[in-house]
Order: sequence, then structure tokens, then C-alpha cells
Amino acid sequence: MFITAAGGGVLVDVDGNSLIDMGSGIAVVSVGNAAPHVVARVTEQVAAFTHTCFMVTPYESYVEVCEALNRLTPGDHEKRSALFNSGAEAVENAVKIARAYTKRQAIVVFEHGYHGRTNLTMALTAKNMPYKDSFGPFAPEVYRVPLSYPYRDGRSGAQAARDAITRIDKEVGAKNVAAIVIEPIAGEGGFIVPAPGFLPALSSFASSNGIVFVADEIQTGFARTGAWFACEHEGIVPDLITTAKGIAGGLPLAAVTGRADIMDSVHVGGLGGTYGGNPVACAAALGAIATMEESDLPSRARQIESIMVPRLKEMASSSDRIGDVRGRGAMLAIELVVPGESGTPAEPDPEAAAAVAKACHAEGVVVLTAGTYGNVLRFLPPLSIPDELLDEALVVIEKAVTTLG
Ligand code: PLZ
Repeated sequence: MFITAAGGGVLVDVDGNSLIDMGSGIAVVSVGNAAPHVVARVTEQVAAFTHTCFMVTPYESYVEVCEALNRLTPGDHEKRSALFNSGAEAVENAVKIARAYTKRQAIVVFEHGYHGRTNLTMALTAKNMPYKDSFGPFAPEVYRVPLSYPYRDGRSGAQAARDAITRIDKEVGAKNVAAIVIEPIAGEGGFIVPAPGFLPALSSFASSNGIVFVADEIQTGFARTGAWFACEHEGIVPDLITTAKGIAGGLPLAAVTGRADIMDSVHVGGLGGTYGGNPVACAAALGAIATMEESDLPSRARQIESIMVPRLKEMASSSDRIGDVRGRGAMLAIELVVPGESGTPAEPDPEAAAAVAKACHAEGVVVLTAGTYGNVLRFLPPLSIPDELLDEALVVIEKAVTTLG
């Protein structure tokens, strides 16, 4: 369906059909589509000027977005921010900064990780199809180690971290590692929440070995998981954090925020780009951030979790097709499996996920799939969605799961 209007958790198509939006354009329009503060600020900015290039003739809104990022991201150390256009570009820049600061080259990433579609970020991304196949060769000095995936590996956070750290020590050598890049909740990989303790153990390994710890919060950031940033759930303070998606209510904007000494280690003129921190995107970000603060959207995300999780768990208890219910805040998922297999974990069932997504679409609910095995159904409603629509969507999802048999 092609869309002509959207807002309040509803997408309207060219034929006048209304669809409930449980995807937010992949976790982007967290403040709602065409959110009033975003529209007002963008409209005003477009009428004033559309572009100057911040590197040529700067403007205040760029600085204001950076100040908001420095204030809202975890940690009360001195910070700097730099703005870019897309998530992949932010991750690329985080790697550039970490390499410049450490004078090391190796980058450690994780199984099930997703970081983008540019050459370097394809190398950082775990899954071959559809992201990497036939697009190599990929950037060198990227090392992938196991993630904590509680449903499938049954390990504690401490055990999983020990395994990952051993791999780093034995196969790369801690002293060669510039950065550990990790999503605090793996997004495209299947909304995998690492077991408690996994992230803190890696973060402290990084800090005791002079490694820059980079949290990729492009999907998890900006109120989505019930905190401003998902690192907060585990009490970790990353050295660098990448953000995009939810930051600007649908306009293309991304950022790297981090410790001042790390960010300042790059030579003058080393980072940039024609459009990075475009004034219209900055205006949108200021509108989106104002909305999140005024409406306390982190707490709205927690409310959404408290409405959805019990319902999803109920579905799981009456259907052996749902192997796991997981996520945080308004970043929730169910993992579909082949029933009747003995032993845990059950075989992934990507066909079931595709069938449920298709049935939901037919009933007017937009849901997305995800996961290394393609068997995860993920829910990312706009945080502005009313409870009644969530309820309606859950009824449709339940019916679709039930028809799997
Ligand atoms: N890091 C954690 O989730 C984008 C990808 C959609 P860009 N995720 C959606 C697709 O199939 O292309 C993402 C992410 C994390 C980086 C990115 C990349 O962000 O803005 O798409 O470049």
C-alpha cells in the first residue's frame, strides 16, 4: 500500500484504508508521524533557510541538537557531538574516531549485530542475506564474537561475556582493539536482549584495556525502550554512542556523541559532510526532543510494555508456535518456532513469521519481521499510539498467531 497521510499510530493509504502502525517506519517516528512540534519547527525552518553546510556557515540549531545529545545521553562526563545523515554514517564515524583516538585498528562486533549497509558497516553487520551477499570484499580488521542470546544459548550474562572476551583475547589481542561496537538490544538481529551482566562485563573489559566502547543506539535510542537510551537499563556509560532514527521524527539525521577527549582527538576537518546536521533535520530533532521531554515518552514506552507484554505472554502460553517473548519498552518481539520439537530451543520458523506478518497486513496492522533466522515478529509502535489501537492490533496479532495452528 502507498501512503498519503499518517499520524496518531495510523497510516492512510491511497485507497483510503487505515492501517495501524506497529513499525514506526523501523523505529523512526517514535514521537508520532507528522508530530505537531516537528511540523511547526520544520515549517519555520524551511521558510527561513534550507541549507548552508554547517562546515561553511554554521547555525544555532545544530549546536542546540548537540547540546541536547550531550545532556540526554548516559554519563555526566564532558561530551561532544557531531551530526551526520544516516545511521550507517554515524557508525562509520564512530569507528573513525575510535581509531584516531586509540591509534589501533581492530573493531570487535557481535553475532546478530546490524550496523548498516555501507562497506564498513556491512563488514560490521553479521547477517549475509540480504545485507552483504555478492557485495564484498568487505572492510578488514573487523572481528565478530558471540552475543548473549538467552533464549537460544541459555547462558548467564557473565558466562557469555567470558566467552566473548576470551575470543577477543585469543583471536585479536585486547591491545589491538580500537573499539567494541554493540547494540544494547540487537535490533535487526531479532530484538535480542543480552542476559543481565553481559553489557557491563564488556564495558569494563573495554575500559580496562583502553578500548573505546561504542553503543549503537540507532534503533534503541530516544525513549524507545522505556529509558532515554537502552544502556541505562544495565547502568553502563558508553564512551561513544551512535543515534539516528527516533532522533528527528522522520527527517534524516544521525549523531555520534562521546567523551570530549576521544571526540577531540580527531584532527580539525577530519569529520564532516555536505548535509550532516542539515538545518531542517536539526529543527525536526529539536521538535522531536521537545515532544519526548514534554510528554515523558520514556514512561509512555514503559506503559506500552506493560500493556503488550502480558498479552504477548498469554499468546505464548496458549501457542507452542511462540518460543520467546522479549524486548523492552515499545521495542518488543515474539520469536516463532517449529512446534513439537523436543528440547530447547526449538527450531526457528521464518515461514510462520512471514505468514503472521502477511495476515496482520491483510487485517490492517503493519508489523515487521526481523532476526538472523527471519523468524521474529517485532513491534515498534509510535509512542503516541492510543491504547485502543494497541489493543486492536493485539487482537489482530493474536488471531494471526492462532490461525498458524
Ligand atoms: N544501526 C542498530 O538499526 C538501521 C535497517 C533497515 P541507517 N536499522 C534499519 C534496512 O534494512 O536497511 C540501523 C540500526 C542500527 C545502524 C543502522 C543503520 O541506520 O539510517 O539505515 O543507515
